[in-house]
Order: sequence, then C-alpha cells, then structure tokens
Amino acid sequence: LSLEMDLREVLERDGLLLFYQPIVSVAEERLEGFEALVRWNHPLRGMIPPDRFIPLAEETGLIIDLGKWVISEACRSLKLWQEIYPKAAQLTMNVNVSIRQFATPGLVEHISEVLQLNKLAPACLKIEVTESVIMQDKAHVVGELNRLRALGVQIAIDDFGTGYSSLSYLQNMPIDHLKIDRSFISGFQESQENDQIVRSIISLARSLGLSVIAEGVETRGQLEKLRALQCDKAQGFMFSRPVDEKKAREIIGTSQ
Ligand code: G
Ligand code: G
Ligand code: NA
Repeated sequence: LSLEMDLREVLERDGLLLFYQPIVSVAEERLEGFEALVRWNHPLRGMIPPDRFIPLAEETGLIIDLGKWVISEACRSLKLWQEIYPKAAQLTMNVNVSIRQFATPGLVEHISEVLQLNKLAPACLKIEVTESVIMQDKAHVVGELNRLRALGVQIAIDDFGTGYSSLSYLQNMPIDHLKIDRSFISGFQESQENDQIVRSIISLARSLGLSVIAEGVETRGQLEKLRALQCDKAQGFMFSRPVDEKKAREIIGTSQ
C-alpha cells in the first residue's frame, strides 16, 4: 500500500524518469531509434525496476496517467533530438503500452494529440504491445491497433515467441514488427532449440512482410549470427544499456 501511495505521489510531482535504449540496424549497426523505458528513482528504495511497479500501476489504474506521461515525454525527447540534429529526423521511438491503457478510452486520441503537439511524423512512433495484451481482449485491442495504424503509427509485437503465436494468429493482425524475446537470444549460440526458434521467427516475419528486432543482444557472436539470418534490427547491452535523455542525445550526436 505504501508503494502505491509513493507511486501516486511521484506521478503527481512528475518524478518518474524515462530512459532510452538504442535500437540499431543489424546490417550496418546504424542507430535507428530508441525504446523508451520508465524508471523510478525512489528516495529510500533506490531504483525500482518497472517489473516492480508497472503491475502495481496496472492494478491501481495509475497506469493511465503513467502511460500518458511516458508517451508525452518520449515524444518530447524525440522532438528535441530532431531539433538539435537534422540526422535525427529518421529516428523512431518505441513506447510500451499495456492492457489497461488499451481498455481505457482515450489512448488513440492522446497519442494523436501528442504527435500533433510535437509536430512529429506518426511513423516515428512505434507502439509495443505483447501478445498477451492482444489475446486478453482481442477484438477491442485489434480495433485500437487499427486506429493507431490509420494515424500512421507503427505496431510492434513485444516478447514475441513467448505467447500464443501461430501463423494464423499473426496473419490478420494489424502489425509491422516482431520483437524476438531476449530469452531466445541469450542461449541462441549454444542452444539448437533457440537457434531453431530464432530462425523460424525470422522466416515467419519474412513471409508476413514484417520486420524483426532481436532483443537482449549482448555479444558480437550473437550479432553476427543475427546478421547471417538477416534479422533487421537489434537492441541490447552490446550496443548500450538504457540511458537517460542527455546520454541518448550524445549517442545520437556521435552516431554516423
Ligand atoms: O527496463 P526494463 O527491462 O527493466 O523493463 C522491464 C519491463 O517493464 C519491460 O518488459 C517493459 O515492457 C516494461 N516497461 C518499461 N517501461 C514501460 C512503460 O513505459 N510502460 C509499460 N506499460 N511498460 C513498461
Ligand atoms: O521486453 P522489455 O520491454 O521488457 O525489455 C526491456 C528490458 O530488457 C529493459 O529492462 C532492459 O534493461 C532489459 N535489457 C535490455 N537489453 C538487455 C540485454 O542485452 N540483456 C539483458 N539481460 N537485459 C536487457
Ligand atoms: Na518492450
């Protein structure tokens, strides 16, 4: 309960932090964009990871305000970077959206307003949604994803491979990208099974015309293997941990 009160308080005083993890092209290791990841620096408990407070925010409904803040802040940062660096015009921003945010009216309207306010091209924004979010209320979530795509926003399926995925399920989904869950990348050089899973996700994506992002890439060996499999993009500690806005700006400044 006290954590809930603290979360309410930190939201009210705009005290959460947004970190950004680079996403790069596998072929050229060129910076393509960032994933926005929320952080809570608690005065007594230190950095609280999102796995600890996103579920709480979901249960209490605080996720609605938190989620709006994340979308606004992520778009504001992207706009700032584009103003500083002409080369940032092509960068994209991935934002995670959870089930309760879809279930509450106003998500699409809020995203549309924030894009207009910041004069951002809608294609710069990518919404990450897990398979489980879609499955919990498929008709409604798919409807909202269609509305987002009608704005020009792109959709990525997050943690792909851990859920209910099947060819028929994916075929009619309004999506643009698959993100391979990092559990498949971590053991993927040693494990025959993970290797097969990664290969089949990439070929599945190819056949559906989707791009593929590998999460949790930590070693050059993993990257080389992804390159051989023609995976499109990668994200992970090999390139960078999630960093604050200032550090993200430096990464853009020194990128090719
Ligand atoms: O940053 P870290 O890997 O600790 O994130 C853990 C999980 O928290 C991730 O799976 C991510 O999906 C989730 N998460 C991080 N930031 C956000 C956010 O802004 N909104 C939502 N809904 N989930 C987030
Ligand atoms: O899928 P999700 O949005 O939950 O993933 C983002 C989380 O994964 C973040 O909390 C981030 O810190 C973590 N993460 C990002 N890159 C790596 C990596 O290369 N290895 C590991 N172990 N975790 C990573
Ligand atoms: Na994510």
